[in-house]
Amino acid sequence: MNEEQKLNQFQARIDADEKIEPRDWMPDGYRKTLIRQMSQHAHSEVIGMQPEGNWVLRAPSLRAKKILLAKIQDEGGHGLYLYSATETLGIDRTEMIEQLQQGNAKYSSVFNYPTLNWADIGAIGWLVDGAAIVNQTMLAKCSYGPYSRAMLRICKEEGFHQRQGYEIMGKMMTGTQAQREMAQDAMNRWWWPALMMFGPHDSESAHSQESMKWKIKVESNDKLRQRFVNRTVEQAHHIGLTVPDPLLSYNKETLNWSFGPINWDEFWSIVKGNGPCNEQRMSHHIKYHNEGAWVREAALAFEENLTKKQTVSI
Ligand code: FAQ
Repeated sequence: MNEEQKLNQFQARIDADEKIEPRDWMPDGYRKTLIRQMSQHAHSEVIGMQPEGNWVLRAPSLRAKKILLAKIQDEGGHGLYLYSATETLGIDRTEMIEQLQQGNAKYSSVFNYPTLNWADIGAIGWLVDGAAIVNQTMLAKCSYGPYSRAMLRICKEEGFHQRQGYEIMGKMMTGTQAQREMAQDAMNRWWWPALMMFGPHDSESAHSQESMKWKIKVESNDKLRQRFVNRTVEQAHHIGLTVPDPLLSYNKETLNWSFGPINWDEFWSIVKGNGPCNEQRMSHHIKYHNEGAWVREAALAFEENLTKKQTVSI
């Protein structure tokens, strides 16, 4: 088959909702887009452990500490599934980490904000994991088999994370005046960054058109953002929180909550590395990656030893 025939056959498989598997033929652009998006997704999961890690030693109870530790461990696990799934496309994890540390790969903008008080842990679980679920439920239907299957498993765990965050916020809203103010303050600081997680508006999104043709993304940035807003506004009102948006209003015709403009200057400034915590997140990642070098060496030595023994016994 010539290149054009291969492309047509590939697109026909996508249009028929078939999954593409690692050994199948795929266009270079499809492979590159997946490597970019999946590796950035993996980096986000791992960098996302840092804002929450800040509160493990200050959790208000043993129960809260155990839940938070389990959640952070889950996020590390999600990073590992996603690095493994990305490796099926022919890139090594070492290379992906180099791209991150050299500033050539992104991670989600939302993890460049600080966690100032315990309510921030509630807001991250409820809003950030809540936004992640909306996005990842869509990605579970993506055309690339390993990514889609990783998403199914990850979404189950994110559901628990979202509920633990909402529980923290709900509890604080039934507490003292000071606790209610802390919860509202965290809501005010995390609401807009959570909306930014879905990426630029569809009209500004460089990759959406191609990614949707290939069903890497099956719904657009704006559609998912609107779904998240519709779900979350009701949850906020239910526990007495105010959404920090004076333009928020319910549209009875479209059945959507309309919301005010997003500050895209803030978003792009953070994406370019100028957010309040970008520098701290990367220097922390580099420091602990370097300190963990001996673990990787030991694991590799163990693996080499095992291969030698297996070769001898064969
Ligand atoms: N932050 O053309 P588009 C989590 C970039 S996991 C930074 O629309 P695309 C779990 C984009 O990369 C959260 N950069 O791009 C957790 C592109 O630049 P590039 C992470 C962003 O890929 C919870 C440029 O803008 N989830 O939260 C962002 O078609 C709690 C143009 O944008 C994922 O990564 C952003 N928010 O659509 C962990 C999901 N948005 O690459 C710990 C997978 C856009 O050309 C604690 N990713 N950009 O240099 C996706 O679904 C997509 O990549 C989108 C962006 C929707 C994020």
